[in-house]
Amino acid sequence: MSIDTADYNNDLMLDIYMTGGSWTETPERERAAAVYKDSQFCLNKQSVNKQKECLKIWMLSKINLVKDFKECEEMRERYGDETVRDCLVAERVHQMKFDRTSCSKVPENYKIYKTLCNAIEGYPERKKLNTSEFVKQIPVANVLLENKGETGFADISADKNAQYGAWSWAGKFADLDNDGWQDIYVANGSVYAAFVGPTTHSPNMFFHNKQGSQFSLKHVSFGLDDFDHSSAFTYIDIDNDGDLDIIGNTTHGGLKVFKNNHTLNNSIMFEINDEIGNTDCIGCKILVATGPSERELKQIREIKAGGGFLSFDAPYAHFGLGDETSVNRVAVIWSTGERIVFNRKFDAGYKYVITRKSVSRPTIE
Ligand SMILES: [Ca+2]
Ligand SMILES: [Ca+2]
Ligand SMILES: [Ca+2]
Ligand SMILES: [Ca+2]
Repeated sequence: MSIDTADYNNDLMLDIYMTGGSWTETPERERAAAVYKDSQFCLNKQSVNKQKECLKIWMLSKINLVKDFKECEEMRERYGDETVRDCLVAERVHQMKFDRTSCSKVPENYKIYKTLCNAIEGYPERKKLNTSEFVKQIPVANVLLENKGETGFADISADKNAQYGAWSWAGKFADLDNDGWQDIYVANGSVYAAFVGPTTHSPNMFFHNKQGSQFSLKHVSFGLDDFDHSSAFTYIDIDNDGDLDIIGNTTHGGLKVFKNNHTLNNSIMFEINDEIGNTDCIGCKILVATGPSERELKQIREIKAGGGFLSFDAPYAHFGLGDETSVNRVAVIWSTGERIVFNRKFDAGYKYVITRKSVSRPTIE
C-alpha cells in the first residue's frame, strides 16, 4: 500500500521498497498473538488509545464476521449499548456482499459505514484481462527492488531480509541511527481480525540497515515495537537535535510520537528552495561526499512529496554521517535537470538552506 524510493546501498542509484498485505511468517506473528490475546493489552496501557476505546477496538477485532449477531450481543454487558450498535452496523455492512439491498438500512448517522456499504454494493462486473504480459505481483511479502542500472531492477527482498510485514500500510526509508545507511520503518495493522487471521496486531517493524549488506529486524531494541493499528507516519526532527523522530497515526486511535534517543552519530540536513523549478524542489536530488577524497562515502537523497500511505515527509534531505564531522562536497541536481556542485566544507550538526534565485546564482544559509 506504499512505494518509496531511496538508495539503500549507497551506490547512488535509487532503489524501491513496496509494502502491502504481506503476512510473512515470522516469530512476530506468534508474539503479536501473545501480546494481543486478551484485553490486558489495553489494561496494561500498551496502546496509545484511551482504555475504553482500546477495549472497544479489541472486541471488534475479535468478532468473527458470521451471519448471526451473537458475539455482538455478548459485548453488551461489559461494553454497553453503543459498542453493540457499532458492532451490529459493522457486521451488517460486511454482509452486504451477500445482500446488497440492505445499504438503505444502515442508519444515516453511520456515515462511513453507509459510504462503505454503497461502495461495496456497486461492485462492477470484472472484465477479463489478458495478464500474460503483466509484471506479476509478488504475493505475501514486502518487496525491495535493487536498481541494477542498465539491467533493470532485481528482487532482493529475501536476500536482504527485508520482506517481512503484516497488513503493511506504509514503509519508508530513513537513516534513524545516523550511521550513513538508510533503514526502513514499516507501519502494520488492521482492525478486522476475521479478514486477516488472529494475528492482526503485528507490531510495526524496523529494519536496521547493516551497511548495505543485510537488514535486521530491530523494532524491539529501537523502541518502535508498536502493536496499535498503525496506518501512516512521517519522519521529522521534532526537537532539532539532528536525528529523525517519528509521528505516527493509527486507524482507530490517536497520534503517537516516537522521540529518537538512540544515536550519538553526526548528521546534516539540507532544505532546498527553488525559484525556477518548484518551490520545495520536489524531484531534486542532493548528493554529499565526506572524508578527504571524493571517493569516500557518498549518499544521495531525492526530495519527495510522497512515499507512504496517505503520508509523506517534510521536503528536507537528512543524511546520517556516522562519526564524520563534516561534508566536503555537495551536488544538487535540480528538478529542471541542471546541476550545481559546492566544493566547500559543510559542518555536521546544522541544517543548510540552499536557494536558487530566479535571477541570480544559488545562495547558502
Ligand atoms: Ca542503490
Ligand atoms: Ca541507519
Ligand atoms: Ca530528533
Ligand atoms: Ca534525539
